[in-house]
Amino acid sequence: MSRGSEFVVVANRLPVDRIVGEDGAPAWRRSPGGLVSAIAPVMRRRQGTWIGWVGVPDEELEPFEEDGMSLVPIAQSSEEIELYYEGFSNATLWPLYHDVVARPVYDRAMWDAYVRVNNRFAEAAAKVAAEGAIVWVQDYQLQLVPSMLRQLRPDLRIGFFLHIPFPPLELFWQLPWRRQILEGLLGADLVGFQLPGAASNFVRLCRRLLDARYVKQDVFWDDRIVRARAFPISVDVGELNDLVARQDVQERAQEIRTDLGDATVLLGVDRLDYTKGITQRLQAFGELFSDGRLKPGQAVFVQIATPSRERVEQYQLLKEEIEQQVGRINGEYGEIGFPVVHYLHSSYDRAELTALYLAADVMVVTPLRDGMNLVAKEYVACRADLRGALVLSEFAGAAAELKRGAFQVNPYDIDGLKGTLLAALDAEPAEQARRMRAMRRRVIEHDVDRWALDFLTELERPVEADAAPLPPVTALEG
Ligand code: GDG
Repeated sequence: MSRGSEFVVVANRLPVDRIVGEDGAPAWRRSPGGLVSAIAPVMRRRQGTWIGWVGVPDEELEPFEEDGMSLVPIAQSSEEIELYYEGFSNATLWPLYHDVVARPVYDRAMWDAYVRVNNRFAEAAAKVAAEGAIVWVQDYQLQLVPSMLRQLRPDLRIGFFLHIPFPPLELFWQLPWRRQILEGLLGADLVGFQLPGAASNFVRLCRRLLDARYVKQDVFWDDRIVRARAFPISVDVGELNDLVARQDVQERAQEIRTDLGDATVLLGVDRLDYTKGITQRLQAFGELFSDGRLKPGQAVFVQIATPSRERVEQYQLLKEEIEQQVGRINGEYGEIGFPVVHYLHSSYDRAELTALYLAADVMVVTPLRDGMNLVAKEYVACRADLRGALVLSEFAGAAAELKRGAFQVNPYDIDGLKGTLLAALDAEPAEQARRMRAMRRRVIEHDVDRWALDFLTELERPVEADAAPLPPVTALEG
């Protein structure tokens, strides 16, 4: 492919999954999820190109067109997947950026692979981008791409968005490659975060670690201004409205409720990940039975845990822990035909997830730390009936926007969590409606299209127009 795209997205994964078509031949299907549906229209309008890995090791594929998008596959060997993806991305950065809720692995071979693979993505982007094009790099797996790409193509306008939290200085300082990561990000013109606090963490680090000068959230670096800003991501409200309106989805929601008997339904939907606070919520729920505050048959917990990162050791341990915990709770409080926890370690399509959201009386979202948490917003977007209650961790990014309507909890406080679960279970319809209305207003006005538009508008804003002259160092002290 020659230099040609005006708009390039660089993400670890391509927005398509490989499937077996009806004729038995391999085919592609667009991946579900808000990011893809938010960016796909922009891609079509601007003849965009998406660069990413196909999800299968050792596949050398030529660029191809699918669903109106130009796709450029990046190959990764099995060893690179182990070291760059499962290793540095998910065993080092993921726990480090999530409050060190698991111990990060610091391994030089993993770091080397991270550099190598980031370079490959940067080179691919440099090759396909048109003169002066917009390049939008996504997430923690690719934090070195902005500076690598700028080296190759200084003409480009480069944006970066981090989907997960950005840690405070005290934690980031542990990282043996802290300087390289920070300099990698500073290759961008705009670095986007979920929350303003994360942008502040970043600016503070630039000052302390690199001695960079800054004014508010603009960092002066390499004769450029790098803007750090918050853009809270959201969900595809239009897609969810369509699903909710489907008769088969409504019927399925009814069927789920009937299958669960007369019990009040609590629901959790998460990737099986130690940041999501699944064991904490199950513990609180189980204790409500041992305390006698709930009786079997009165409430039931449906926990969907989508398989994730199954080759990383911490994830294998968590899976075993949850299986034992569910077994223990059901063994003690379940009755024949009535388990109190339905644990489903499996992945479902969007229609089934929507039916579950509609069937749930209480949605339980209790991460120990989460960049945003789209499940909380999806539940709100689906409840046009103004019924249901959301229990939401203070440590989810979404808490900032949904605090007026959610039942907020500190998931480390098991007694507090128990009390909040009961309060949510007991909420009267009028209170549910009042809370849901407040949350829906926010989610509907700030959906994922708005997120993408806000980011790209800021990225394309000519920065020289309002940039302050470079301040003297002394003016910035204190
Ligand atoms: C990262 C950040 C940030 C779940 N199970 C199934 C399924 N899902 C969908 C949900 C939701 C998405 O996956 C999960 O998004 P979350 O935001 O809850 O969490 P992460 O995967 O950790 O996402 C997070 C996000 O990036 C976006 O910036 O909010 O903080 O950690 O959409 O519905 N989808 C289908 N089947 C399932 O079984 N189809």
